[in-house]
Amino acid sequence: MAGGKSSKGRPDNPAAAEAQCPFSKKAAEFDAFAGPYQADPAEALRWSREQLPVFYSPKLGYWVVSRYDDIKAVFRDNILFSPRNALEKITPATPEAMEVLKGYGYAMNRTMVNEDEPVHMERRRALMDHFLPDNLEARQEMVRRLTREKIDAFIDSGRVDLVDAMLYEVPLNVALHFLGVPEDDIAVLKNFSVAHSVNTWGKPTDEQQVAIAHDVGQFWNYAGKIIEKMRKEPDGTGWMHETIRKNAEMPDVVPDSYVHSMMMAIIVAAHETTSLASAGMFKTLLTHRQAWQDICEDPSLIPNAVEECLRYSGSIVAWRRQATAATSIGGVEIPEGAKLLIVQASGNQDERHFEDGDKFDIYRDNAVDHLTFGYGSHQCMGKNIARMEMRIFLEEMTRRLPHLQLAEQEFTYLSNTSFRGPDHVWVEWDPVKNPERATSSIANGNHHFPVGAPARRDIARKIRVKNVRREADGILGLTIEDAKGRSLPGWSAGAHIEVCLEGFDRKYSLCGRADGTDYDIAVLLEEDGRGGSRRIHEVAAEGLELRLRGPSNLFRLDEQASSYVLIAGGIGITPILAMADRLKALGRDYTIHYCGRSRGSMAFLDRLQADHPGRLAIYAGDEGARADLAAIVAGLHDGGQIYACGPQRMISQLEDLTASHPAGTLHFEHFSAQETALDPSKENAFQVELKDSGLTLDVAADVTLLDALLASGIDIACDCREGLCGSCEVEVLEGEIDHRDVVLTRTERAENRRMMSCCSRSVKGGKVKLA
Ligand code: FMN
Repeated sequence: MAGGKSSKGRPDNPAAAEAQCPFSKKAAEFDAFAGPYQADPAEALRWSREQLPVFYSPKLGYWVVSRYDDIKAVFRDNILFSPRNALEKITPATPEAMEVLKGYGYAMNRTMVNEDEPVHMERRRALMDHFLPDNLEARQEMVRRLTREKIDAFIDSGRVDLVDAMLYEVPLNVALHFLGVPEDDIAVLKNFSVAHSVNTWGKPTDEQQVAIAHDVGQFWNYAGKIIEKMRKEPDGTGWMHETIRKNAEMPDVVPDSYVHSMMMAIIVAAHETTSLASAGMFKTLLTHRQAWQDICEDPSLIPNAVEECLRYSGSIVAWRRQATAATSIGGVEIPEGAKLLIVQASGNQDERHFEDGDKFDIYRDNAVDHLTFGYGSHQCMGKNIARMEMRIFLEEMTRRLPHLQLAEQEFTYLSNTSFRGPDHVWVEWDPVKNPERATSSIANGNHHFPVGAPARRDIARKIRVKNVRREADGILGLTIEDAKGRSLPGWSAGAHIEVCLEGFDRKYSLCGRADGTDYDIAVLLEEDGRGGSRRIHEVAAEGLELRLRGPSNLFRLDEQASSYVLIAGGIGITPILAMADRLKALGRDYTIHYCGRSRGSMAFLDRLQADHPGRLAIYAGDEGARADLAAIVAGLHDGGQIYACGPQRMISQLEDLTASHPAGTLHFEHFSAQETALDPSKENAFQVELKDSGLTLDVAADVTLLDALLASGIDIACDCREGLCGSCEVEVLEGEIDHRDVVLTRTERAENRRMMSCCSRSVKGGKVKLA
C-alpha cells in the first residue's frame, strides 16, 4: 500500500511483553466455544489484533489468526496452508460416538472446501459452470417468488420470527432447487444441519456426542439415498446432477467418496450460511435504524448494505487451515502441522484495512473486501447466490414493511467456532400502516440488481460543503458535513476521501481534527491538471451537495516507532498535518519539515506554528531555504521512521538516502501517478501462468493484467487503476516485471516479488508466473 511498509506483523505494543508471547495469559484464556468469543468474535479478539495477531490457544489446540492481512495471506497460500482440516471435527469424537458413526458407515471425506491441490482446482473447474453469473441470473425470479409468498403469509400479522417465517426456508428451497435435491424432507434437514454444524465446529458434551453422532449418521445415509434417487434421473438439471454426471465421466477428478461427502456438506453449506447471514443482516440493520431508513428511501443502497452486513455480522466467522511446513505468520513462528483458526470476523473489523472498522456503515466503499466468503482459490462458490437472496429479502422487506421494528428479545446463537447468526429474529409492525394497503402496487415493485459484487463506483455518501476558505495561494480549504447532519465515520492520520463531483472522482487527504464529526480537506488548483481540482475551485460554496467515498487509508502511521520525521512538499502537507496532530496527541517525538515555493503558497502555516512549536522547520524556496534531506535522514534516530508526501523528486531522493536503512524506515504517499494509459502500439502482449489455479492467460497489448485477471473470473481488488493505491497487488513467482506504479519502493521492485496488476507488465512480453 502506497509505500506503507507499516508495522504489519509486529505486535503493536512492544512494552506489553507478556501479551506478545504466543502462549500468553490472554491466549491461554481464549475459549472458542464460550464467553466473549461466542458473544462477539471480533470484539473478543480486539486485544489480539492490537497486540498479538497470532497466538496459540491451548484450550483449542489451534493457532488463532486475527488480522486482515494475515488471514488473507493464509487463504491465498493453499499449499503452505492446506485446507485439509476445514471439515475435521474440531472436538474429537468420543469412542462411543465413533462407534455410533461406524454403525452408520459414516465416511465423510474430501469435498471441495477441504481438498488440496492440484485435485481441488481441477474439480472446481469441472463443476463451476452452474455458478457463473449468467446461469445464476435466471434464478432471481424464483428467489423473489418464494420470498413474496412468505411475506404474503405474514404481512398482516404484525409480528413474526423472520427466521422461522422466511429466512430458513427460502434459502433451503433455493439451495435444494439449485442442487436438484428433492424437496420432500425439508423438516428433517434442519435437525441434520444443526447436528452437522455442532459435530464439525461445536463442542458437544460426551452425551451430546452420541445423540449428534446418530443424527450425523442418519444424515450421511440420507445423503446416500438422495444420490441413489438422483442417479435414476440422468437428465436432472441441478448442480448435484451435474456432479453425478461428472463422477461417471471423470471419476479421478470427481470420485464416489466426493459425491457422497459433498452431498452432505453442501446441503448445510448451501443454505445454512445464507440463512444465518440473512438473520444477522436483519438484526444488524434494524438495530442501526438510520441505515434501514436510508435503504427504504433509496433501494440502490442495498447491494453494498448486504456487503457491509456480511463484513460486520457475517455468518462465517472463522475457518481452518493447517500449515504444511514450519513458517511464520504475522511475525510469529508456526510449526509444521500447526492447525490454524483464521477468524474472518476479526479480520473484517481490522482497522488496518477498514477505517473505523467497528462502525457499521452501509456507505463503506471497501465493505466488499470482507473475508466472510473466504479468499483465493477456495472462495465460496455460492457467494453470488447468497448475495442475490440477501438483496431480494432486503428489497422486498424494506419496500413492503419499512415500518418494521425489532421486537424485545434475547438473541441466541448456536455455540460453535465458525457459523454465526441469531436463532430467531422477532420483528413487529402495525399492519394498518402497511404501505400496500394504501397503494397496492407497492407489493409488486421490483428493483433488479445484477448478479455479483457491487461496483465501487456505485457507492458514495451524500455530503454538503459546510464552509469554504482560502488556505493559501491556489489552495481552498473545505469543511464537509453529512448531508443529513449525522457524524461522518472516524478516520486515522494519513487517510483520504474521494470527492465525486460532476464525473470527477478525486482523492483528498483528511487534514482536520480526527475527533470531529465533519471532514476538512485542502484542494490545490492544478492549473495543468485534468480539470477536477479546477471544477472544485469553481463551484465550491457553502451548501453545495456532493458525494464522497471513503475514508480509506493507504498511508498509515505506525504508532510504535521510536521517533518520527515528517516531510511535506507543497500540498503534501495535508496527510502530514494529520500525522503531526496525532503524534502530538500520543506524546511522541516528532519533527516536521515543510517545503514550499513561498510562504504564501503553503497552507496551514499558522496552525502548524501554533500547534507544533519547536518541532517545525519551514523551507520557503523564495527565501532561499532548502531542506537538506541528506542531513535530515542522517539525523534519524535508531528505530525512527520517516513519513513523506510531496513531489516525485523529493520522494526519489529520500528513497536513495534511506536505501541502506532497515525496511520500513521510509513511508510515502504520492498524490499523482505516472502516465499509465496503454499505448498498444508500444506494448507487448504477454502470457501469465497462475500457479494456484493452473490457468494460463493471454494479456493482449491493449489490456491490463488486472482486466485479464478479472475477465477470467479471478476476484481481485482494485481501486485507482493507475498504480497509486496498491489494492490490485499480485504475487510474482517468475518473470521480469516492468513496474509502472508509484507504490513499491525500489527495493521491492528489485526483489521482483510483487506487482501492481493495473499498470505494470512483463518486460518485453516475457512470460510471468503469479501465485
Ligand atoms: N490533492 C490536493 O490538492 N490535496 C490533497 O490533500 C490531496 N490528497 C490526495 C491523496 C491521495 C491518496 C491521492 C492519490 C491524491 C491526492 N491529491 C490531493 C491529488 C488529487 O486527487 C487530484 O489528483 C488533484 O486535485 C488534481 O486533480 P485534477 O488533475 O483533476 O485537477
